Amino acid sequence: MVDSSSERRLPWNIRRWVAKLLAEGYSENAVCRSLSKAGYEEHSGRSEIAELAANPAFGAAVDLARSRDKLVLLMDALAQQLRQSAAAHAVPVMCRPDPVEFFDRYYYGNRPVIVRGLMDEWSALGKWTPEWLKESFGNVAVEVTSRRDTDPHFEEHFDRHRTKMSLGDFITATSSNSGNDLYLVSKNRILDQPEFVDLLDDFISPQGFLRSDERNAPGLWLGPAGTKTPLHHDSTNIFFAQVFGSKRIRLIPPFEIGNVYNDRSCYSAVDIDSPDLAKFPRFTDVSILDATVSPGDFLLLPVGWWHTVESLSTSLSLSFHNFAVEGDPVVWRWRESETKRRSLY
Ligand SMILES: O=C(O)CCC(=O)C(=O)O
Repeated sequence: MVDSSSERRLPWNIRRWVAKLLAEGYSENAVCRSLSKAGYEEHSGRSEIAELAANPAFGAAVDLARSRDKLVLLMDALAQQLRQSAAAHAVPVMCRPDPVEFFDRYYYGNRPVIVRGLMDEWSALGKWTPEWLKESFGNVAVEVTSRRDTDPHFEEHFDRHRTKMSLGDFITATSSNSGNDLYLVSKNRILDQPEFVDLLDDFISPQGFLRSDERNAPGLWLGPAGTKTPLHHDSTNIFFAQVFGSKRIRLIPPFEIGNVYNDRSCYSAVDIDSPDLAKFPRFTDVSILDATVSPGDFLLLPVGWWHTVESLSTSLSLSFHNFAVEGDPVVWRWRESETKRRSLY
């Protein structure tokens, strides 16, 4: 026989939902109305709420929600302010800027910018075509990502999509098929392979922008038209160099974080190109800045900015992190704060 008091008790996930709504400031009546709509008895909701009110853990949750609210409202105010600006839709372009201006205005200002004229001495520009790579390194085995079309969360499931093939086979396959299924991405780390060491001589760190004393190989992205990196943020600043072909990059400021439905890790649940606004109404007014990068362009992807990248043609890009700043380039350690408990002692 089932105990009648446990029969009346709301399921655990619903109790958690009730606690969350109340901590977020919804009224007791509003919560009870939602419970009734979801098919639960009002008196079960009322007794759950009475129990919560006497629980010190719930009091702590209310305090935490209040301080989080203050941050969220600041983010919202900044988001609204940018929406009022003419700079809300486009990424500015600079030609051979003074590094001081680049850092002061954009890097430290946390604003994206396209910078031209920094690859003038790169032999990679013009030389690194898919045909040349195939001719020079066709027999070298590389890791790529494959079967991406079978998995909506292919980025998070990177390990499941790692595949070895020769660079020649990869280039043959991607020359005849456009789309997102097969893509050699930064995490495949091909420039760390000794076979590609000579490629490191085909580009140089632009003086004053990137550290030249380090030979940390940048990430390399090589794929056909139609590759799509979904909406995500990174935890560092990135200097993204377009070497071959072109890409469309759509950016959303970091202070829109409450409106992009960051449901997991660094990813958004929203398809930026065809957002389901009934499901994601807060996405309606977000500022989206559009940019197209072509060979010779660097794009500063500032830390925390949401972005999505689509190849408009066969494309090859490099991503650098080694900015020429005093001290270590900043890292947004959100992963650590998720997994590590801060010690009180
Ligand atoms: O080029 C791409 O497909 C993605 C680049 C990107 O999102 C990044 O470097 O963070």
